[in-house]
Amino acid sequence: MSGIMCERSRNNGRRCMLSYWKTIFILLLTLGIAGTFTTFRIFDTRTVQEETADEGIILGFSQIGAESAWRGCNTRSIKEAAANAGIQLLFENAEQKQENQIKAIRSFIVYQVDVIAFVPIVTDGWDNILKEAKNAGIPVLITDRKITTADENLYAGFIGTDSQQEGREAGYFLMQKFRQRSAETPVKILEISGTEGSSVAVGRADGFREVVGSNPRFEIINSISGDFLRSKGYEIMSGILKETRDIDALYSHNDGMTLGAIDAMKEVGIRPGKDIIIVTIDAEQAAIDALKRGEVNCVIECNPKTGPAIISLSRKLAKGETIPRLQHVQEEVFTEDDDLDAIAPRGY
Ligand code: GYE
Repeated sequence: MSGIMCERSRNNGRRCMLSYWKTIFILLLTLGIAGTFTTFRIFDTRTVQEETADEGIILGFSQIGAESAWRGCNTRSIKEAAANAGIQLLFENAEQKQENQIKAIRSFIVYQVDVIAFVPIVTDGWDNILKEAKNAGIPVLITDRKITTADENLYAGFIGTDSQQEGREAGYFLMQKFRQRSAETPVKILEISGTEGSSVAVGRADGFREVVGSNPRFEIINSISGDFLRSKGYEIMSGILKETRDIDALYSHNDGMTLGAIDAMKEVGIRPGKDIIIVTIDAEQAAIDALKRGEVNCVIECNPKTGPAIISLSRKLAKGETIPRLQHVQEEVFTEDDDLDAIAPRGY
């Protein structure tokens, strides 16, 4: 944080100096003061050099935090893609607080970055800061999670996951897995959901209900938010298992929470993947390994490697081009019925 701040103020200073000297230079040229021209040419030469460097794109990125291995991979992907493209990245970690994201975005506006990109931790509450960016003429790219806004024109476009579809995939798997079940003994499902108010938690819940919600052969017995944290997945599962063991399936919105829940099951002698069928989202290596061991039954990929796409869209925006309003990344589903040896190392 302090590194960026210091670089930022240094750069801000430089930008101010540039426009100051540019103005004076143009003024003197206009007045035709030939003698003084030589003196100012020194500054002009420096100005030209600096301007060439300044032509490089500056991208301000507000990440929500480091809550999961998925998020770590997402951050690496963005940093690597920016470095490969020679784009200057101002990266801020909001430590799971929307107010920190708003502060970071405001600092990017003050810095006059070329493009702002951010992962909205929750859907609501962005309109004011987006208006500030719009008034400053800075295009905004939203990534990973979606927002709800009164004015869709406040941002340029979105790239990220299709959480609704991920939820549907989880439903399809359970439909297939429990195809023999009748409505007399419905499949009892525990849902551990993601951060409340986040578009991905809403989408994963909605998509799932679209498929199993009105089917009498399925019953969602409880839905509790584990904030995408492994520790909370563990706590929730331990708590529930003290009340009941009558659970057929766990639908968990991310692998971190799933792995925590698996620890809790094992502690009380429940066999994950057998006594309780498990569907999880993200496809971290640890979840794929659990799938291979038979402790998880279905893993729905959520693709965190969006860095190259974010950078290419940012470049377009910096050039004043328009980008698609909505782009979903490609994602796969891995189940216990697949050839699991064919799954390439995940890298997260
Ligand atoms: O599934 C989870 C993370 O927003 C899609 O956030 C992302 C989710 C991802 O922490 O692991």
